[in-house]
Amino acid sequence: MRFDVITLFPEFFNTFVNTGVTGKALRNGLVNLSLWNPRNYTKDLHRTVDDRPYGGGPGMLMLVAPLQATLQAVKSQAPNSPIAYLSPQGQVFTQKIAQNLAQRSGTIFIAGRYEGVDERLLERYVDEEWSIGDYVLTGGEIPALAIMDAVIRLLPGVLGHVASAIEDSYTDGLLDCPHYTRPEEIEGMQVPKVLLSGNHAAINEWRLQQALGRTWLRRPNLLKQRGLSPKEQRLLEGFISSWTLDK
Ligand code: 9D3
Repeated sequence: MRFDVITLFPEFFNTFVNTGVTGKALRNGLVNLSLWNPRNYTKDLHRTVDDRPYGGGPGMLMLVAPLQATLQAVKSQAPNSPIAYLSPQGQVFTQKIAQNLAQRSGTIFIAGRYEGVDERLLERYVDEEWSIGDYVLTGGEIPALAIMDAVIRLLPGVLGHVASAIEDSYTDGLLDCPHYTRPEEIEGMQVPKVLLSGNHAAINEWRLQQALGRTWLRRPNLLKQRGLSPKEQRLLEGFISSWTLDK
């Protein structure tokens, strides 16, 4: 898989390239990341990348010509990669979209800065537009990192254990269950007994029940989107009964 990111701030990506699971995937060649700075595709003395909006108002826009020249260079190296613009106006990025991107041979991201880019560049060149949620950032670099991170961890051979990926599929669309490590007691708080029992069927059932219960408490809309099997329904009812008694 290859990623190409068009950005005025390529340094943003240094930590990602060098650290942890993403760093390793890049070092192993499972993923290739090329960074393209439109400033290197300017033709004027001052290497101008921004200009004022027609109609006036605050802020600047990214100039079209440097972006066009950059895109031409990127497309010559990644002719089959769809072009994704990162913007607050995009469709909200989800795990399902991460799974789709993970099936591709590559994606080209345009990380905007300032107030964004000229609409005609979007019309002519951009295939899709993604947001990472309803809050205001200063540009598309962090969204590009978030999306690449979500996609790279789905690629075969990237996560240490195949189990991590399988595990995810059982609990797809649910919040995670609580986790515990040593010691067994902290300031009077005990690890739930079932986790010390060695009974793996009981442990898996407890974890699924906790995941269902926490999703019901904290993110009920996720449950509505997902639906429940009869077993999950029964486990959730059990959670709700004991939660109701606790209140
Ligand atoms: C006048 C309104 N503008 C500033 C408050 C709109 C605006 C322009 C550019 C708001 C944010 C940005 C920069 N953001 C992104 O490039 C971005 C983004 C985001 O801010 N939130 C969530 N997802 C994304 S993807 C790209």
